[in-house]
Amino acid sequence: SSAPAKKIAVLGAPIEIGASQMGTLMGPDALRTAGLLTLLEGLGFAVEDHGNLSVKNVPALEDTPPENTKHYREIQRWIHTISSRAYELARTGAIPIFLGGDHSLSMGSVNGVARHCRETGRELFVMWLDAHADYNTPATTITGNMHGMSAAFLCGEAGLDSLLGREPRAPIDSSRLELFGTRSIDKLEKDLVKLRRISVVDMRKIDEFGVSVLIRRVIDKVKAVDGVLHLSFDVDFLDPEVAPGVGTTVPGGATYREAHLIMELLHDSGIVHSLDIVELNPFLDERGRTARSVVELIGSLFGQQISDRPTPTNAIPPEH
Ligand code: EXY
Ligand code: MN
Ligand code: MN
Ligand code: MN
Repeated sequence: SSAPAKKIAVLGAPIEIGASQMGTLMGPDALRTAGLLTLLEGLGFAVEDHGNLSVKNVPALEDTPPENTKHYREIQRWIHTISSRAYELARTGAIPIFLGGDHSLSMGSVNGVARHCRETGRELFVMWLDAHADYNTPATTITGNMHGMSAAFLCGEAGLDSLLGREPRAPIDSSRLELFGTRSIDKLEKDLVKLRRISVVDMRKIDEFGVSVLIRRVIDKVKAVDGVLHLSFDVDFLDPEVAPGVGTTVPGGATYREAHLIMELLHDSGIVHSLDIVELNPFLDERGRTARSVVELIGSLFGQQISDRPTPTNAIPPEH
């Protein structure tokens, strides 16, 4: 008999008000339409789809919203709800995959996963695959968009202290955050990233050294302390030529193969225990091609081999 199938728990978080461009609320369903669940089942996982969260019936909290935080009230309802669901899912032993939704959702997903890691005593690292650092606070932001503040919040930066309501906060040490693929940081945001000595692998470093060397450094760092990695994958990490279906495109992003190689190396490492897929905006996509590319990348993260890609003419069509 074979070992029981490893479990994956999929949860949609259709949140869009953390961004300025509407449409990411369609992300979870676009990823399902692009075949995410059948792909993961085909790779041998037991996949449970927990559907899409809604905060329609979640009451608002009573604190005073901080300045420069657009839609704070509603995002607060999302974040504490997502965090408590993430904590529960991580506790089941499944690999949770959070489908966004804009990147503010990670304030909840990573906090929930971090709560679980705190209990198991395993050190949590967070890899932020993103064109942006998302390291603004209410004091540094120039847009007030809360998807630009998620990494800072997770590292315990001040300014959003009541965002989680009564949900326990489990900050990660800034030495455990790995920014990867960066090419757009605001000025004050950059000062803060430098002050905290956060590891930044920007696109220039990727061009110069290649993703393989740079990703291995992250993997070695995590393995050295028997830690686990949460991968927060912002679709704008990819070059806009590869992934046009996102509201915050920045030229000079990762190529198709660079992105797949990252996923393949992470798969082989076995350190990824949870995942966010954020910022996919199906309203801006071209006939679903960004959604399909992202699903392919998730496939590589869960064991799909590049050499197993079909060539259409290899298959004899079934007789009718
Ligand atoms: N740094 C800008 C801001 O704070 O508004 C842009 C942030 C974009 C955030 C996204 C999706 O990664
Ligand atoms: Mn982001
Ligand atoms: Mn981004
Ligand atoms: Mn390049």
